[in-house]
Amino acid sequence: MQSNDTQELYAEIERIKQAILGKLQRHHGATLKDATPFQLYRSIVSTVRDQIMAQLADSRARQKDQYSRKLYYLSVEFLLGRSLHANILNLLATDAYQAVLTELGIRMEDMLREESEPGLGNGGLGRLAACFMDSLATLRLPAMGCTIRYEYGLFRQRIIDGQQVELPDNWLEFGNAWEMPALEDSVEVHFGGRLEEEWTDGKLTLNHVEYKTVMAVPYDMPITGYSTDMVNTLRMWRARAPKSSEQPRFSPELYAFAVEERELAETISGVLYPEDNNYEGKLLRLKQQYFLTSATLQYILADFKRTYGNDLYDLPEKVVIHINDTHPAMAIPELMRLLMDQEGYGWDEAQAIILRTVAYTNHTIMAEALEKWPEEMVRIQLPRVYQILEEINRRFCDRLWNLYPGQWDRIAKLAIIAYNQVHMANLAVWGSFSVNGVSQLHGEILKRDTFHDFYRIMPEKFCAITNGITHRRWLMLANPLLTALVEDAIGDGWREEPERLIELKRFKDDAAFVEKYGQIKRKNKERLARWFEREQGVIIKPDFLFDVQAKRLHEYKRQLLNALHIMVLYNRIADDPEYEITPRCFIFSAKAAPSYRRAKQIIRLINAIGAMIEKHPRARAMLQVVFLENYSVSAAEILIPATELSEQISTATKEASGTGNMKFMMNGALTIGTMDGANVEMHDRVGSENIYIFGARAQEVEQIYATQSYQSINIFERNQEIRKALNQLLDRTVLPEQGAFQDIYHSLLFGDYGGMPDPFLVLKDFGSYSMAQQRVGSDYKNQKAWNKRAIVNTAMSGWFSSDRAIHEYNQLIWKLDPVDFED
Ligand code: 26W
Repeated sequence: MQSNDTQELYAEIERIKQAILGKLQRHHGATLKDATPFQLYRSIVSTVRDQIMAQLADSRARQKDQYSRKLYYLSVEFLLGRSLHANILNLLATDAYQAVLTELGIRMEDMLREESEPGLGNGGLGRLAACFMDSLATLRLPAMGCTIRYEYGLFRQRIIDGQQVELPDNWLEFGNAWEMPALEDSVEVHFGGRLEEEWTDGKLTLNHVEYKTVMAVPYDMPITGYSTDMVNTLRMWRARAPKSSEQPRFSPELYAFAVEERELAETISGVLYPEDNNYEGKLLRLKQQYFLTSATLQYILADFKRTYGNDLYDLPEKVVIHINDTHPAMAIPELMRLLMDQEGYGWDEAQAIILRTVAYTNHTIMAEALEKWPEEMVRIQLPRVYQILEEINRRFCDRLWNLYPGQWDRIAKLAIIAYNQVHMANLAVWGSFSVNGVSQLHGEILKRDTFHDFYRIMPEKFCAITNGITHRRWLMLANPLLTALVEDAIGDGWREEPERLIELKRFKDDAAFVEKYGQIKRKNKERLARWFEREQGVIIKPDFLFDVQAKRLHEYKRQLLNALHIMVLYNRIADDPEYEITPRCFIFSAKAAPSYRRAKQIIRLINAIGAMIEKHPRARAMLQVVFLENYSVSAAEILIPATELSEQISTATKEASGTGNMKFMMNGALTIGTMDGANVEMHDRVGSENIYIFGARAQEVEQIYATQSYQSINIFERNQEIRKALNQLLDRTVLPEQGAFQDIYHSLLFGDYGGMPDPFLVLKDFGSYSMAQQRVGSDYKNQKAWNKRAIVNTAMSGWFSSDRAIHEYNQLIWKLDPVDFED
């Protein structure tokens, strides 16, 4: 047996080695001796890809044979991270590739680093889409992810003189080795122009004329699953100018038109909007959203008709379209348009089809993130879609008027078009058969608040499915040492049944296991320290407690609460020569939207605090603040396994779920957090002893917002430590430049124009946060007890796998059958 397996492995190693050397020669004209690292990397990818492509062909053929119902997951963001390692892992080929590379004298790590990361997302929503793709393929569910192939992803962040500087992310500069164009599926997307009515035989037809054309060209990336032959596709649409725009033009008007068409094509898939939880009515963003939805829907219909013929009544049986937040919600009127104008269905028939086909996930209740497009913008850019929206709205408002005669305010709140704006969330709820929140608490808030009026008239649509993360990337790939230890203890069943991580729980009483678990955390901290030194020239000490807050910078996430607390600790040390704390390294990593001025000031403050501490020898011996530049999937993979305390400290009700929280938990960090989003469910699972919960609960926060009863100034006046820290925002303590943080000071005490002071309750929660942090410091001194609690966190994290989340989506919403690979 054993020797048979070994023989097979040797044969596999030899095959891979020859393949790589062959590709080096044929694709790059190089030999092993003179190949550059990039040529080696490309040859490895190409070898891995050959195997995946064979599986992709087979997966597609089987889906055709089995008439599989298929999911289209539409998202303007997909934050995939690097693919090479994940694909090798999914193919169960890690040992083989490792052996080949060792034989060739190449370091695996160096090869993985050659890949540029597709950063086609801002944060949680984009990364969730990527985790979902991993689980969908693993569970053999037929799905296509659909997005935009941005030429530039999210900006690269550098910190210069303590401040954020944005650089373009030219991720395609050296090509994307995983993608292949599917030119045969290119479609046209039309913008602008006008509608002409034409009556023939008493029938009205609408002709859309004088529009600008953009070609949508799909590029496909294979998405592998773990230990399965199933391969799905991520389809990324690229905008190109139509061939016709190269034709000779015989008038200046026509020439100008052609030039505009080219410009449109060049900008549409140019760059990802670096905005997270904040909406601006930018024309280009509307065009991007329509570009994605129109191209995708045309493809969906064409693909359906190829398999099932021209009758689209059965579309809802075979297709489910999921819209990831409202960004692709134009899918609803666009599908109406295609069904009516292209396929000849009547209004009622078309509406009946879409109402059984589209499902919507909401990811945020932040009012400023809910998309509303100026009516005029939509009318001018998408005249036919606009007309359909008007008709949807007219019919819906009629119905509402019957329900709520005379209640204009209530009707306006539900309307799809009101006060000259198109409300995308209302459109999404109206047009979907399912609306879900991303944690239990968030689901409740949608029902009782955000969509309360919808919930009263269509309660059957609403549900909540708590987010999840792929434990393959976030444990197996990011933390190989812990993976090996877990496997030693409980075997590898948890790879495919992640909830079996719970079997680890009893090992918290196994002294040898606890010891090893602690050593692995230490090694991961040392790995991070080396990374910091290499990448940023910063020295951090693995003896300190690693306390990490890594996520987009937003006031509701309250990096400011963390920063103010550090200032208070500093002051205690500086003011009292006897005062001591458990040595701690506070690590921040966060990108701020380039236009979000206060967020950038908070980054500046964090760096200034770090520099201030460095100048104080006694403070420096117990405290350090470092900023990890350019947070990204690859950075998270190094940072998270090294973390001991995970900061999940949003104002309760504001963080829809959080997913970073789950990644840290899985890697054995304890969480300090509010009862917000999925923190609530983490708390339910690990119990109060194994998590540090603090702060106002959702109910109390809602109460405060409803009654405007909170005065931060009272806390400022009563609490001397807070007062001192806030005053230091104005004097020269943290920065030589006077008043650099005046805006932050002002918002905490007086609020922004028209709003309440300290809207995210930083001062309100400061006291309980500070007390929880005190307990962290003293608990950390008992390393053994700390590690035991970390083990409980890893053990209970299996439920937060995206395999569980996808299973729930499938049971409640999608109802897909796994593709059968038996012969
Ligand atoms: C229109 C601008 C814009 C862009 C992105 C508005 C809103 C967004 C996203 C919805 C922001 C986002 O990523 N939300 C996060 O989604 C995660 C996945 O469900 C949740 O875990 C986070 O709590 C939520 O903030």
